Amino acid sequence: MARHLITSALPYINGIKHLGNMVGSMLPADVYSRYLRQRGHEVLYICATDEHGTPAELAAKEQGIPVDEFCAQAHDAQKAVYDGFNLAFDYFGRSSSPQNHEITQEIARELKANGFIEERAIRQVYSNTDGRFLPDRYIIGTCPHCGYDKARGDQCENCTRVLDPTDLIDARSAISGSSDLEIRETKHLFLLQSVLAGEVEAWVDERAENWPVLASSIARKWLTEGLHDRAITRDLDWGVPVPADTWPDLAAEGKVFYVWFDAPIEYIGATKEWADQDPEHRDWRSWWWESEADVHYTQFMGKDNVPFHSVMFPATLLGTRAPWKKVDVIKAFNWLNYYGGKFSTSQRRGVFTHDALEILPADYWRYFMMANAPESDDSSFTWEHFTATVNKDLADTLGNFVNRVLSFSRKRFGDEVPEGSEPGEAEARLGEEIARLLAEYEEQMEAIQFRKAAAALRALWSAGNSYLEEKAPWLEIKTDKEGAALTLRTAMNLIHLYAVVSEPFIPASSAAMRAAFDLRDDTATWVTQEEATSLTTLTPGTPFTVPPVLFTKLTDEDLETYKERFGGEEQ
Ligand code: B3M
Ligand code: ZN
Repeated sequence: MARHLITSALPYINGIKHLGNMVGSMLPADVYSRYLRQRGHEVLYICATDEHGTPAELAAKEQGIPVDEFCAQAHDAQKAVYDGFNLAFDYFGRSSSPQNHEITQEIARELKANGFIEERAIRQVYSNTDGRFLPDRYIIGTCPHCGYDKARGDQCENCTRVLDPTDLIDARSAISGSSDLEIRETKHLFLLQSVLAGEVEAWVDERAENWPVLASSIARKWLTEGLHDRAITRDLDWGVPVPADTWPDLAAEGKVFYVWFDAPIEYIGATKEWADQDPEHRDWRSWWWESEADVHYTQFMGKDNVPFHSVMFPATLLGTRAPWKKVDVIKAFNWLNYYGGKFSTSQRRGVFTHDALEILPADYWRYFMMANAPESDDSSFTWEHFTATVNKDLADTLGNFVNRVLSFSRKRFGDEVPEGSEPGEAEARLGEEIARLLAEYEEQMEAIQFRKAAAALRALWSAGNSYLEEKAPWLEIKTDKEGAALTLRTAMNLIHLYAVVSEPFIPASSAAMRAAFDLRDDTATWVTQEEATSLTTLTPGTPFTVPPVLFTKLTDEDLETYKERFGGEEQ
């Protein structure tokens, strides 16, 4: 028994996410959390929407509603989709919460007290018409490289060149369109990462040894390039305000913290939101205070988020000199592509999470994505691969096994698990194979290797099929009724085992399998090696029902419909 803190990268508030986003953050964190809970650990899985920053302000503007209203609506819309995917967060918070404001300010004050935050004057674009400083991406103009006339001050969307606002020709404000701009001097807070660099490096050296290689290599590369001081404030209305007691001038100018400063702090903030909601929840600091409890902390994220989590957030926490819990393992993911090209939110290319749920139940997606998780490399989504996987692994190997065994047994022996003869040599062989595969599955789950874990799970399902083909109870029953009963009882024990061990990947289907034996509440009990070997947990006489078909096979027609709707050409 251990205490496991689990967080997944916070989905940005702006828009419903695509599958590529979910496969590298929330979904694997959910699978891992479910597994650990089943193994009897105490788990706290925390996530939230990341709500501050320019894109939220711009999206609200586009919809013509206040930004807080926009975020509240968008949060609920995202939460509904994650519920649909059966993501069992312990809490799904909001980075705009009062709790996050409070903790972000507390951490900033501590950093200042320890000499790691400094005020510096910088030169920035000011719009006289709008009466405010403009963040780089609020300035638009003509790209000096390609002539695109709506290039943003940080980057040209057309030629992807990184820009400085002063590079733009005919620069104007994205808010008002006014070109009455000037350069003014203004003060911002800087986090002195250069001073913390040595400490961060030592911390990474000690900790990253245990990280899967993708995360540790990115962290090391980032450190080699050197840690520079970073501006951690912005001129925006929407964000965590710079606290007036500590920086009165900046607060008076309405500066807020940069979104990447407060977003990771929301892991802590959301834990406090969770605790504040329910007096039963133990003191939230026991999850976050290194001195108080032995917590093992795992973070899940796409590879682009690794620098912030492996270097910058640890630097922030180290600089407070308080015993904040820092991550033990970072599990990072490569990209899931769509027909070899990128999933893209702005170009609406690929499959979005709400559309996915509209066409098929969550388990189809959960299984496919995790079985093909972009762990060691980028992986690619195609409808051909998706439909083939669903048909073969889910419908044929698992679903068909469950239905065939239960319907046949009911037909011949009624609606209780039959007894039959004593287990023989075939059952002994099967038991050994199942126990071996279960151990392999557990080992891969502990190692957070989802593809390999899914392969072991698939092998467990296949072993049942091979056993059934070998024993062929539909023939056996003609000559040896007791033998056929034994075969079916053993197969039903496999179904029970599948119900338990498949739960992290396909929770709804697992619940349906459990319900067949009226065993709704035993997910917390994992299968022991002895049970896997003997396959006799379900005793003769246990009543059962035949569940509806677990997975519908997808037809060529379905495949064509999906390709038509979502587009499916190689790029
Ligand atoms: N919201 C991910 C993104 O939008 C970012 C993660 C924050 S984790 C603290 O790309
Ligand atoms: Zn350009």
